[in-house]
Amino acid sequence: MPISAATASAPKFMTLERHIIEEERRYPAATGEFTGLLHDLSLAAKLVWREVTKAGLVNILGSTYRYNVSGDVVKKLDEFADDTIYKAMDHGGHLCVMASEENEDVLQIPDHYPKGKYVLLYDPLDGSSNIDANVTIGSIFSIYRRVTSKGRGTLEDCLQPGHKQVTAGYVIFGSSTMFVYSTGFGVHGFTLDPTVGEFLLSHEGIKIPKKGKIYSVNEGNSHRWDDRVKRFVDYLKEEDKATGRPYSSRYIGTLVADFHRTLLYGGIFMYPRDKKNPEGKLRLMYECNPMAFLVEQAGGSASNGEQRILEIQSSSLHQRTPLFIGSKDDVKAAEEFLKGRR
Ligand code: FDP
Repeated sequence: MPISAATASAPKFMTLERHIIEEERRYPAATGEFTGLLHDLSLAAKLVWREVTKAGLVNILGSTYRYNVSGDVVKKLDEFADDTIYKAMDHGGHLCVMASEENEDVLQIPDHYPKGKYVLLYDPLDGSSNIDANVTIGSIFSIYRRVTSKGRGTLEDCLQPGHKQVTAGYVIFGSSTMFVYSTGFGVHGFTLDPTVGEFLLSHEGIKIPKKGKIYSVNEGNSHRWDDRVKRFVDYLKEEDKATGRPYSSRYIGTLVADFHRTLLYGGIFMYPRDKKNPEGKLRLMYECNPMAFLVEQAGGSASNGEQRILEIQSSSLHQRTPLFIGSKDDVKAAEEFLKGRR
């Protein structure tokens, strides 16, 4: 039967699964292991999504009154997400080791499962202080190739500089749920269609504007900032039509959400060091590195104020760093202020 003109011109649905397979075709020597790994990750994302959307309905909300290694209060949903991601990823044979925000040490693959050539670092539920208020939260992931040769993965496999990432991404649980990722060939966003349970390509080849109009920072901390940071934020608030100032302010307090808006609209998100957090607050390995990889893939930049985030050599799993991330021109201006050149 001939295809009608209307059918021929109908939009093509690209599921995340199909996109992952097509991405792998870029590597002629690919074994399919990477496809399997991302497939497991998308399943983990759906399992976490299912629980996040039920959060107000079941008795899963609320703190367990324990603290995680970074000192934040651990919520029950954080634990659920942590366990779910670990269990979705531990038996596929793709990973040799994992590390998560919720655990002090690396997470080993159980002895009875095969070990693979990849390493996964993740923040299972970012923005946990926003959970009880039904504000956007997310999960962040970062994938490396192992550097040890075989057997169990080690800390050395995890502590690689961000430019060695082979994939990074996040899942954002907002007014809709999205899976945003990059394998080093641009940044692509998929929106979950809950009626079919599939992530569908909705944002292909995301590009961040070269310069934005929004700054995002917790200004409640400004009394603890260095003068250079204060001067940069004051500069953004000054009126000057020629340079598009003043900027607007937006701050959600969930890195995934503030980053996602910055990626789409442009501007700058910052979490500078301050007197209380001399190394900054955000974690390099599973918060800043994956976002830095994505922003660079989208044409933006990420810096700690002095250095490109992706070039920082980490010395510990839960290392913190100051973060200035977003549109290229805005991050460049931040660096100039921080280096005392303006
Ligand atoms: P949270 O503590 O709620 O988990 O690193 C975690 C994080 O949120 C980021 O998602 C967020 O950008 C930042 O901390 C918010 O910190 P402040 O509450 O200090 O602004």
